[in-house]
Amino acid sequence: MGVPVLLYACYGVEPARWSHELKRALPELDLRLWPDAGDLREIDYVLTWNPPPGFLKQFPNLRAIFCMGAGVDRLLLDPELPAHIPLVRMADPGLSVFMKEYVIMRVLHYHRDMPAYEQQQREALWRPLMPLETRQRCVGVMGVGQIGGTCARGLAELGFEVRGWARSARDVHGVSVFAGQGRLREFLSGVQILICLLPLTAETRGILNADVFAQLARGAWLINLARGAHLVEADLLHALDSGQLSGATLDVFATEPLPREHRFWLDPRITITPHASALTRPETAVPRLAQNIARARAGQPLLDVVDRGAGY
Ligand code: OXD
Repeated sequence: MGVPVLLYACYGVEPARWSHELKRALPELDLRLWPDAGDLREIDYVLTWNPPPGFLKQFPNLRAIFCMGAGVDRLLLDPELPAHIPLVRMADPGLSVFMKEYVIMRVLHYHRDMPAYEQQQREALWRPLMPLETRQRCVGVMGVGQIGGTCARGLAELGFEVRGWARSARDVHGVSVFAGQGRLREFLSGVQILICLLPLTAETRGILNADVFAQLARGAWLINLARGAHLVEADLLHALDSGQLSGATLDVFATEPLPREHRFWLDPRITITPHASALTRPETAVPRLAQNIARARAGQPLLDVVDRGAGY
């Protein structure tokens, strides 16, 4: 008999692509696509992105839950999430590559004065602006784990002055890392482009707020690619109106999809993408997933298991 795996709710990719890659890596899988799950008692593993609360408690013989994203905050909010089942975050190397591309694209956009050129174009104004050198630009990356660390290193390779902020001390090549709440102000002081790649936890919810914006260089830029709940939306609008911030790139929102009537859509200072800065691609994600399923079947400890206390 095959190994029953249930695929539920993919984001940004058709389930058929997951099943193609999974079957290629592990031909013995008995892959079921929700709602054609068959007998729920047979399911060993669920691979999912943000199922509704209570969904995962329906599988009495589950051996592991694999999240299709790197952030597991939504899953951890489920009060009925089975406590004894390992929850595994997505450690897809492709996610880091996509995120690094997106970060570099937006940082260079701000660094090379593109918002000013866009305004000049609207006014048919021909006026060259002398760029700063990258070493003259201070970029702060909140969250320098696997994904954030890759982004921070990529920026450092371009010559930016890069600071990282993390819960605990760590080495990231070319990056000055500030660890802990006690060093947040020092990290923020004078940052010109602030990027949020933090996991969403009780400590980081609402961290992108007026107090944090006030520490940045005047006219700084914000790039939030982590979770919408990191941002206090009213504080962002206030910081933009006061000139403390010049603009923001937002890929994530408190409510997704961003409601049509939300005022961010029409604000020229805000660039919006639909939670698409880094999507999990089955082609790059499946090798690690297949390795983990093989480990589980061999009774070996799983890789990338979430520390539920820490929240990531
Ligand atoms: C993730 C995401 O958690 O895409 O990976 O948000």
